[in-house]
Amino acid sequence: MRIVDLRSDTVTLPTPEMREAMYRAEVGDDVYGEDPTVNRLEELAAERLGKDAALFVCSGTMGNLVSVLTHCGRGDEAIMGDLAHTFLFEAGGVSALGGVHTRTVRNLPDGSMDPAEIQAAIRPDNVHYPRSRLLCLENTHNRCGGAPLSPEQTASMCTVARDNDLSVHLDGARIFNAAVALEIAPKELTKDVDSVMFCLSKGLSAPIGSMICGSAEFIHEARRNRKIVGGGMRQAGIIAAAGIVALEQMVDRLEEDHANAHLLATGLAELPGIEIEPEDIRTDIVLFGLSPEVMPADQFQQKLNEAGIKILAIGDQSFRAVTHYGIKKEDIALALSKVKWLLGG
Ligand code: TLP
Repeated sequence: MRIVDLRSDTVTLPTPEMREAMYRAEVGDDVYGEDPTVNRLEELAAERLGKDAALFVCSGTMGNLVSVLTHCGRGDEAIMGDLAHTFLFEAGGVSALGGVHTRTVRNLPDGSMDPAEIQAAIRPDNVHYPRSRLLCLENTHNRCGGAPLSPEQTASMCTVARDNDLSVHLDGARIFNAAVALEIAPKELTKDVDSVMFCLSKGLSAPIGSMICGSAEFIHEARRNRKIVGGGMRQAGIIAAAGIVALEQMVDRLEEDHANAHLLATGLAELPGIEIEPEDIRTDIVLFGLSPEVMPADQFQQKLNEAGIKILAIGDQSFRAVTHYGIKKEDIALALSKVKWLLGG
């Protein structure tokens, strides 16, 4: 049976070109700065994102953690969306390991936050309060259905931060999806932020790794914090080689994932009991709801899974399906036919 795995774009497998590049990678000890392949990947990432320098880390979670640790000291406050990945899904790392206090501002459905609400969340100087130090943004926004933030939305939130002496970190796990959807260069989306993390191991299909990009000084400090969390790697060129292929060969094809996501959304919208607005689907993430009278969420997920279609139940009667390199147009047709069958169509 053909398995169509739509749980996440993290399930992508390395391409043959990545395996070849990994096999041939020139390597050295990266903690001494002597791995030529890691150095090349870091230069390439910094250049693509329009920053001075970059740092290779094990995961998106580590990249966000190291970035927040670099911006904030113990007792400082980081402001982030109430649906931010950094807030919901990173095991509270910034507070567990960095003593950083988090404050949430409501995420709007388009993944942004109201600048006036950000302003209201920033603390005045008073001994009773933690110091507001950092604003964290997310582009594309995972829990807001892969919504891409435009340069204008980014700028309006960053202006509030700047005016109040806060730094800005961008969780850009899927920043290339945003850039492709908006048809602009990724550096247009990062020019107003101080640091950005992006993932090589999601839609770009590399097996492991994320990058932090920022000023040379920021990355120097981040390198120390990466060491603190045990993320200094040795002959990491083996995996960095796949990251270079990801950046050079896998960005433009994200368009195909977005088209497939749109196809899936359009097909789902025609089925009874499914709640979705296809025009809201702009990148690779498809969020949809199922009316409880039709079927309980856990049963829907389990039955689809048994039929070879894997999706994630993400809350009360809501689901997530993500398209990626391992999913072809035919897989979307197959997934839709199985959902239709399950709903009795
Ligand atoms: N997201 C994963 C899960 O953790 C939910 C997924 O399947 O989408 N920022 C954003 C916006 C993310 O979506 C993720 C991963 C991360 C950071 C963390 O990346 P990793 O998984 O590499 O630690």
